[in-house]
Amino acid sequence: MKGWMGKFRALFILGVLALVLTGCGKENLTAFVPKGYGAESSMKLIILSIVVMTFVFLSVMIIYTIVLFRFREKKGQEDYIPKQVEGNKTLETIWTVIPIILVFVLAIPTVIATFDLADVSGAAEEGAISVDVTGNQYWWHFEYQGEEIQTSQDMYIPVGEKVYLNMISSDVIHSFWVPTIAGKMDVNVENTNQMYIEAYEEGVYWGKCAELCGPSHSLMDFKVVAVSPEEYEQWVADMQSVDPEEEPQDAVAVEGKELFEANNCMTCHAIGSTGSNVAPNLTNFGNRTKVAGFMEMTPENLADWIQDPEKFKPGNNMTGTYPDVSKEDAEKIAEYLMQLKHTEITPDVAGN
Ligand code: HEC
Ligand SMILES: [Cu+2]
Repeated sequence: MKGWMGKFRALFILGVLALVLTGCGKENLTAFVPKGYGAESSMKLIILSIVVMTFVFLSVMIIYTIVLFRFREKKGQEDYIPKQVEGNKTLETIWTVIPIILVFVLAIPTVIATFDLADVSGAAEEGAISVDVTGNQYWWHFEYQGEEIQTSQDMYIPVGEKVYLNMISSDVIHSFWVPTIAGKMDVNVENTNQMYIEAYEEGVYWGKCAELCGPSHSLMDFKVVAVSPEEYEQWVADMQSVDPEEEPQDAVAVEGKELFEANNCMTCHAIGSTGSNVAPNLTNFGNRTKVAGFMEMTPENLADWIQDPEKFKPGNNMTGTYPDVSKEDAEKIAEYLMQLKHTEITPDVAGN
């Protein structure tokens, strides 16, 4: 009796926990409130599967309950062997055909959706937006084909339009996942995978690496910033007119720029097209929503990151690769980097 109670209690606690934890989802990081084509398509399949499974579960439970009561031992019952039904063609047919139908009900829409989501033929159409996406330990890089725009961490897209992604990895397998607007796809080293994303509503959608790729895998966050088509045009124009040589406005930032150059940050990072691509492109760093993809964008966080990235993202490729930067210098560099803003199109990050 006690054992049963114990089991029941564990189940109860798990049930409550499951209910409570489902409330922890973020609106912009959930597949259950789809705001894009791929996510909506997946959600329809999720609902279909749940309906089919609930039907199976209820059918079994109802038959089980009926059998339980109907075939209980009756008073004075002597014959315990029920009527034998082996070889009953009607029964055999029913329990073979119904599951086959259910499998088809699940399979046909799934296969149709899979092919639909894999159809990237629209990328060849005129005016289609194609972005080359590179997954790196532990950050994402985006290059807009034909636009000469490079960004890292935040990808801007216009709402209501399919954006085609050509995805590759520079090191190990990652997986590109923006649950609220799209399905997920692995990012491999040796071949380019293609998919498209489309957001229905403006917003900042959270992206996650969904393939264990190293100690900071869970911090490999990125954002998809969906703006109106007009704002997107403006963003493209703003990004294309960036003058990387432009001197910062105030004296601290000017000093920061000099320190940025003196500390060889550019052996890995690029501003505009000057520098290297083995680290996030910092051209529009001041427009980013986060530092290193996941930390709140504040001058303090940024200076801390510059001094000791290892503390925040263990195993990242910036750690230990440049001379010690003093707190004071880091703050000046931070000032400079935060001023690298080239567009007014900044997402409203409240609540994100
Ligand atoms: C050996 C290459 C290397 C050098 C040198 C280097 N970094 Fe980095 N940096 C990286 C890598 C790699 C990342 C991405 C880390 C991650 O998120 O996993 C990064 C991330 C950053 C970020 C966050 C970028 C973003 O998009 O949020 C900032 C800011 C930054 N570095 C500043 C600096 C500064 C300032 C210096 C010079 C003092 C510097 N880095 C030197 C490799 C380097
Ligand atoms: Cu990853």
